[in-house]
Amino acid sequence: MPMVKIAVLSFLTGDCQQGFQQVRLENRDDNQRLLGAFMGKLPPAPHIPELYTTWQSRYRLMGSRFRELEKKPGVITNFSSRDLEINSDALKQQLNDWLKSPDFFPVMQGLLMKVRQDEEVRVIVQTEDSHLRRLPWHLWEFYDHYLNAEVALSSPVFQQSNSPKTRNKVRILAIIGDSTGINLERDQRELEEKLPEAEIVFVREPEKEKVFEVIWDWRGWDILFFAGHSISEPDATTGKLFIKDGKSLEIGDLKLTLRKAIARGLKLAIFNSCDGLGIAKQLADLNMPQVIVMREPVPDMVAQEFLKFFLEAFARGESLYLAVREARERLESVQHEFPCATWLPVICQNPAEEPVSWRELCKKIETDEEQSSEQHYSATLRFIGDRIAGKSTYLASLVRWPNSDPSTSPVQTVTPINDDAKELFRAAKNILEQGDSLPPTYYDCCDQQDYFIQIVLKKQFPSKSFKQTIINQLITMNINCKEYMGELFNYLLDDSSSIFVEEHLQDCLIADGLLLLIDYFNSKDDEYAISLDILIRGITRLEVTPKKRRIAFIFTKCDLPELWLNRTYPRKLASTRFPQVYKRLESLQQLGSYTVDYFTTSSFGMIGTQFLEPNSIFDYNNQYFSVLKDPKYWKPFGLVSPIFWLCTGNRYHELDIT
Ligand SMILES: Nc1nc2c(ncn2[C@@H]2O[C@H](COP(=O)(O)OP(=O)(O)OP(=O)(O)O)[C@@H](O)[C@H]2O)c(=O)[nH]1
Ligand SMILES: [Mg+2]
Repeated sequence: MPMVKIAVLSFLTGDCQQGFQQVRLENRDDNQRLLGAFMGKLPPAPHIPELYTTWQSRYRLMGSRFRELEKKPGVITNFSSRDLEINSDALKQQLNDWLKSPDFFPVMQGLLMKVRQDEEVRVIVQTEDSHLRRLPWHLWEFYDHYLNAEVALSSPVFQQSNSPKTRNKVRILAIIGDSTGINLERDQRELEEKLPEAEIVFVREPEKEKVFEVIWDWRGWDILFFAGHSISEPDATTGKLFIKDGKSLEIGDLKLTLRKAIARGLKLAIFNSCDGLGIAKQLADLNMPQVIVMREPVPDMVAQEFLKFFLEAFARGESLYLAVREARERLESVQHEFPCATWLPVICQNPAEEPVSWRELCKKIETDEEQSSEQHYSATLRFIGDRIAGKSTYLASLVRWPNSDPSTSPVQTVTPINDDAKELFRAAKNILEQGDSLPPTYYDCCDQQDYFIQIVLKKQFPSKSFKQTIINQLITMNINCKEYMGELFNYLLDDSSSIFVEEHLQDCLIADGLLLLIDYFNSKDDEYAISLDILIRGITRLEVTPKKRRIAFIFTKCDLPELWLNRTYPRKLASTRFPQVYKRLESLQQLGSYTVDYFTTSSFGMIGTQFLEPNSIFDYNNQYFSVLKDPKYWKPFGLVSPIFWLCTGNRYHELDIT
């Protein structure tokens, strides 16, 4: 494999008017190992942004059918390709003269010293300065000699998006926006033809709500593609997409939705539309791994050709950088008609992320085929229940998964995947296992805990639940869970139009399953029943396309004697102790959009060999709380059973008792 080098060029202080007093170059190998760092300066160059502005005005007068609906006013009135050429040459000359400044020499030397001509070099220009971001960096003479080098822009502030990979097939969401005056069918054809292995979902001229809904999809996306009209603010900090009949959608409005998609593994966004630097900037603020945009308005034909060339190279196995360079340079073939076409595409890179390659994305398909005796499920689950119902303890005990007995438990492993889940694992060790209760959970709209957990069930485990007596597949469940604050039920009753309730309803839309956790000794049957009604009606009101969901009614704390004795009759317990809730759930089931089942669980379990007793004692500080009696014998039961049912729709009885 050819070596890859990364050269990060950071413009730390200054601007084109004052000059840049500190320009730092860091060379790294593709394991992010630092190979060297160099400092230099660049003198004031106010003429460069001026030249660019003139170039931009001339370019934008080209009058071709750009993929841009709102045209920005130009200064000059008649397009002249000769004038544009003169301007382009001058800009190239001035840019290169500037980069040859003596004070910048140490940086230049540092770069040349650390990279070979046959290596792939990713040059990352790291700056917030809007003039620098707009510059045609590919005109730097360095690229004439280093044919495997390509430039990318990056924000100085970034972090890893930290998204677990849970899909087995490359998933691409292709939003085909407003097509007024342009031909977007070719984009669709290119995607279908060049990436036949991928699952591509096309959404044509969607309403705004639809865009939110599809991006949010719980299965996640690997690539987000947009074709249509778009525009950025002149300072390239924000941008918007035109989706239907001239209606636009600001990228800022999609913030939470995009953040969710990134958390679910979105690796690359391609905006085959005009003037995308503002769009890329907003995505960088969300730590999006990579974005490809057009730095200026793009003629329709150039956008189509770019996509064809890029997909050809990318699907052939070229790295993202080399595929973009190849596609950019092949646009030379249309430059006689559309001057400066090769200037347009640019990568925006989150430096903490490894650039995505088609081979990497497809690897999962191979693995999946190889492991055909495996079954994978993923589900978005929401824990609902009154205060002190035991929601946090359930989740913490699940990720900790202590003292599992391999001879009786079908569970092979429970693994916390993301940081929130790992933190919960630590809380289980540092709080529950030390004989304390977890703190109550409060609502934080900006930083709500979002747990990714993987549960693997054993292969070849005997089971009475299924037709075959042995489950001969390894079953993996990837679940995403959130615990809603206990007061949700009160809010649903008292203030169902509040933002708090609205946000929870919106979040419920993506859930495949709800876990309704009930403390048997808390007899608020009527209240719970009404709240549940309001919740379900709220979800139905907001849902564009109705989705089938499962609700698991779960009694917690079944180590307590009354419940332990009746633990095999959860339905009966529910119908007698919570008749109103039970009635609501059963009628929901009859209406067809929900399936309901009943469970008994304990996060602490029992101790003893002959005479079993709860492994819990009431906390002497607060009678509603109880804590582990003997952490050494901590062994929860029933926790995985509802999750298995929510993921698969099947009951696995061995999981009820272990
Ligand atoms: N005996 C027993 N006590 C439990 C069990 N699960 C939780 N508890 C106790 O119930 C109390 C409340 O548990 P939490 O998990 O904090 O409940 P929660 O639903 O998250 O509560 P909020 O976050 O305040 O809404 C704590 O004292 C727990 O130790 C269980 O399975 N058995
Ligand atoms: Mg809690």
